Amino acid sequence: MTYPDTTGSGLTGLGFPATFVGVNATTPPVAARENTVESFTREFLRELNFGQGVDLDRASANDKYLALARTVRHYLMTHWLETSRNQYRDQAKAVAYLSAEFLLGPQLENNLLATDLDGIAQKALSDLGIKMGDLCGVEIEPGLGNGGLGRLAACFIDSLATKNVPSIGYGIRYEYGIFRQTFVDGKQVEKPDDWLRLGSPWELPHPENAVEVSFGGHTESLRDGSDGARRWVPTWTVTGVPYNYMVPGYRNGRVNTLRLWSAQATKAFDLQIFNSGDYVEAVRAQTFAENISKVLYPEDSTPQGKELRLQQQYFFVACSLRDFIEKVLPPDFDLNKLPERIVYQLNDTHPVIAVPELMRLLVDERSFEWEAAWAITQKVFAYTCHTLLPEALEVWPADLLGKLLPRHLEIIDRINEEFLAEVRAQYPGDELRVRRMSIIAEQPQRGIRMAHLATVAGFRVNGVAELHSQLLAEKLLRDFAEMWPEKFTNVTNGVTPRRFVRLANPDLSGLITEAIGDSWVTDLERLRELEPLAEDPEFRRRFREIKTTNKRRLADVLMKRDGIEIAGDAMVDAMVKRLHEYKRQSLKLLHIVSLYEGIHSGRTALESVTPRTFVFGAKAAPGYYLAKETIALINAVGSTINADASLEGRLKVAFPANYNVTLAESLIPAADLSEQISLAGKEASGTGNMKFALNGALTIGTDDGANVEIRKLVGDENFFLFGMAEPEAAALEAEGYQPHSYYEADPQLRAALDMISSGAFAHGDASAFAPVVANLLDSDRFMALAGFRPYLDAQARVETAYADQEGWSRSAILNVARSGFFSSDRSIQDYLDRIWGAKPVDQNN
Ligand code: NBG
Repeated sequence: MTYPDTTGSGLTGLGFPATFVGVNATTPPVAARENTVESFTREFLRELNFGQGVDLDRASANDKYLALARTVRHYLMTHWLETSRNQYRDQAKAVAYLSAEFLLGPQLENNLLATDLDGIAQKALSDLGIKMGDLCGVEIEPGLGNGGLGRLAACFIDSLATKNVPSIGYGIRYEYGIFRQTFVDGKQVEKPDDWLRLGSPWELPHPENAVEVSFGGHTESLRDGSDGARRWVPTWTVTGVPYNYMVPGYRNGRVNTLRLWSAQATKAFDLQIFNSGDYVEAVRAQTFAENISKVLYPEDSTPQGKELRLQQQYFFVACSLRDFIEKVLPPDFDLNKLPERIVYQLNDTHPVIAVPELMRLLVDERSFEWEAAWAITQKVFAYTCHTLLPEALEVWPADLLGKLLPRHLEIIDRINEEFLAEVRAQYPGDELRVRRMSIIAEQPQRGIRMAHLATVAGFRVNGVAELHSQLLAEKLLRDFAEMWPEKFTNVTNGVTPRRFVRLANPDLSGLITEAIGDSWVTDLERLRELEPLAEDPEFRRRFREIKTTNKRRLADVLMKRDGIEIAGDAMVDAMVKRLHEYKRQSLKLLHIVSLYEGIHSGRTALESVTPRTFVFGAKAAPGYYLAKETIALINAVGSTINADASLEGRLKVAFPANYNVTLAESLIPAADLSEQISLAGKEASGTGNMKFALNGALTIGTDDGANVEIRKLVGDENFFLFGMAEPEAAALEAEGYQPHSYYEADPQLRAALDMISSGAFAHGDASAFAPVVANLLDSDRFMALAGFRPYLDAQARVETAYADQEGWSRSAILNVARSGFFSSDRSIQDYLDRIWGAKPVDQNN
């Protein structure tokens, strides 16, 4: 399929107002661009000469990369303008995805793919003697997210565009994204991620559309305001400058917008001195303690109640709400009809301060009566919860919030008062329930529970996998689900097949397309048609061959990127995700140590061990001590094993630093085994698990998050399940879990832990990893020791299954064929059906 001509295609979309682009709704479409190698070459050279100011023979790789990126950008631009123009014309209901994180990953290849320009670009460049791969290697990915939550947002905007949904992503343009992880003597050391240093060709700043955001001060009564209205007299302001990013749909001519806000100081900015000395503050100090959008907070799942973080949250939602109301909607728009035009999806609690902000805009600035404003507010917000850990739910100290946003605190107080009156009316005399449900916690200090605020204001609350949504309603938000059962729903996460199959795994994509045609790229359930081919020996052989090629590619990448040597043909056993106790990297580590200890002690014959490369990728939050110690231990075990010649290279541990989207695209297609071993009831969904299954890795996993759905779909015989289910884990916790008893009872577990304690991985220093071992023996909050025996048994099943390569390939193919459900296109359809009530627009109307 070729990228459609723009003329008269009549696409609708949501972008910036017509004034942005200097046209009005009646301006005729921009002339179609010809897509030929000659025109592409011309455009590229023009960009090189006039954009970069260099000749081809003097151009650096970065010059060429920037020129190529801008050339592709030009091709997208026509469609972007048109999408915006049509949206402005049609005023269709749009989805605004509010997210503090968008973990985009590299843009060039994705945009080439979406525009169907990859072939033309390849040819044009190779005619000029340039290798496209070399230019892609220059790109620095925008790492504007921590992990799964931010990457999910990026997959969702890809699917929204591909499914032709009028939508816009709103977030923060962090100058420094997730830190660059380095290892020094095996320990994590964080470096700032200055991703903008070589220029960022994919963003378009629009300072003329800047928005001012206020903070601090006090409130005053208004003599003749509407019910509930007050005047906010702030003390300082910052300016939010929008940076627009193109979000192309897959070959459908739609280009949506991602609008990220960058903070700039206004004169009134009250400079603050930060001196607490942690990572985030250090980065800020390094560049000047001025910018709210300077750095992404590197905490994943365990937020810290830092003032700067609240500033970031309010900053981006205040900009985004004003942007839509003042710029995207027509000037005379009746805001009573707002719910017909927009739905705001709150990606976790980070943007929830948008709720009181909308109330403030309506009541204080637009003279709405409180009740009318609340009715509108309750119809435009929906909330996605992404966790099951109580400590991950944001609670803002009331005095901090009141100092920064005094008017918002008053509004939250009133929302809470009215809400609690409702609770009392429905559950008379149940003051314990009132206290549990209150938006405002009284203990240990007065705090605003953002998840409660979101649940009260939102018309829908969803979890991100079946089990998660069930546990949300039964546990974390139980009182609310009892009161408003109709609010609660599930939307299981998904991943974009464009990036994580089509781009990341070109050979597998080719094989699939050869077998069933190419429509799977936007209709992933069609992978089902591969099922019969699992029985075809020739198909299996080719499938295996592709896996092997992907492993060799991974080996090259790891050598080039990290100087890490891995075998090109061993089983690739991968555990990549943030380092967190609940995810249980330590359990994986105990397996590795136990294997090693078995060989070392002569219990296990070396020849009986399946050759494996264990690949880890994991960043730890900079202040998370135990996570950092675990990283150091993985590296220590890795260097010992990798240096031990007696293993004859059968076991390898590869822990490349700074796992990111770029590396994921090389690793995931090469993996045989996907490790998803969280304690049941703790991982909300997981999305890495889906990417691996779609690329033909088998999962070893617990009954947790989306693993449950993966197993159901791929079949028990193609999945290695182990360990307690959630009710058992909860019961064990309730009865008093004793990790030490597992240590006593299982000699192999004891031997593994003792080996670590002996200093075997620390040049004999027995104290080196004492805190990690002590934590496992004395508290082990996520029951890794209880998981050890069942996990080892499951690993034994893995070895047996892997020995039968034909059987393994059959299972791997069935994993691919049956995982179509995990497309983010399906997730978006579920959001449309169950929550948003917005519709894709007909491409050809
Ligand atoms: C994460 C969960 C994952 C889930 C992603 C995306 C947070 C707070 N939550 O299990 O831990 O896959 O969100 O929903 O980062």
